[in-house]
Amino acid sequence: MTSIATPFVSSTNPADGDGLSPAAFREALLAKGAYYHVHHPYQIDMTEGRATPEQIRGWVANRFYYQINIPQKDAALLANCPDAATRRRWIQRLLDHDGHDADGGGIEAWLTLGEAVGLSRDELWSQEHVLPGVRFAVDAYVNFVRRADWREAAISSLTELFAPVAHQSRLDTWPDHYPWIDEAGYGYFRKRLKEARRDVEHGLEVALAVCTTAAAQQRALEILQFKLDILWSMLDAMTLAYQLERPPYHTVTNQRVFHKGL
Ligand code: AHQ
Repeated sequence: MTSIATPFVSSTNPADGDGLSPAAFREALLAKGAYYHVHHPYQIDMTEGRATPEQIRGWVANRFYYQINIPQKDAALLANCPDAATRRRWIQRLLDHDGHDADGGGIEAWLTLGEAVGLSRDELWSQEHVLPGVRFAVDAYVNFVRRADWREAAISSLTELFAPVAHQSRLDTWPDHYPWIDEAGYGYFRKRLKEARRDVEHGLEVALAVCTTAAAQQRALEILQFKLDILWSMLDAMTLAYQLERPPYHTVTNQRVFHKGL
């Protein structure tokens, strides 16, 4: 069995030297929070009440594509992970989204959010609102996890270190700003507050155990920045389409042009 203590970046370069202490490396990971998408103008507009119903619906419909890909991303990590104890813990993420026993799951909760903002379940599943930039960013995440060492894939989920703040900010601000949204839609954000905190504990354990050299720690920070870029660029695509009114092919047609994925 591969031990997670084996650094995925073995360095024989003397210039590498020892890495940061676990506490200092943890701080370095947390410092990446400065680039989290809560700081994106689209996200700020939503929490400060400036989003139109169409911009909220656009966000919900595009984030649905991210949500339905998370279980497949986690299944890809499981497929690459030889360690049964890790798999037993990690599989909970997949169940949290797909549902199990009495828990309808995160995808079901997101469909409820869709209905709460005026999007039907069929409309979300149709992917007719999914913007090319969102699709490419999400697919880049899933494809990275499919081909990466499972420990690097685990590190890429650590953007969730910063997610509870995002979920709480929506719960704190949307009800007052958007009274037209049915409160039943907020169940997803509440659900993730607890689940995200549990998930990042495991992700951090992996990162701190495996990244013991300067090279491995630098690689981990690069991976985290890659995932931060994914989240940021999703909102960039939504900005173009729903704030700047430049949806895909807008100079060619006023119809929505989309495909359902290959
Ligand atoms: O709802 C989110 C979620 O289930 C996940 C899984 C996790 C991962 O494995 O990469 N990341 C993630 C995120 C969720 N919500 C996003 C948000 O802002 O609502 C944040 C996102 C993340 O921080 O990566």
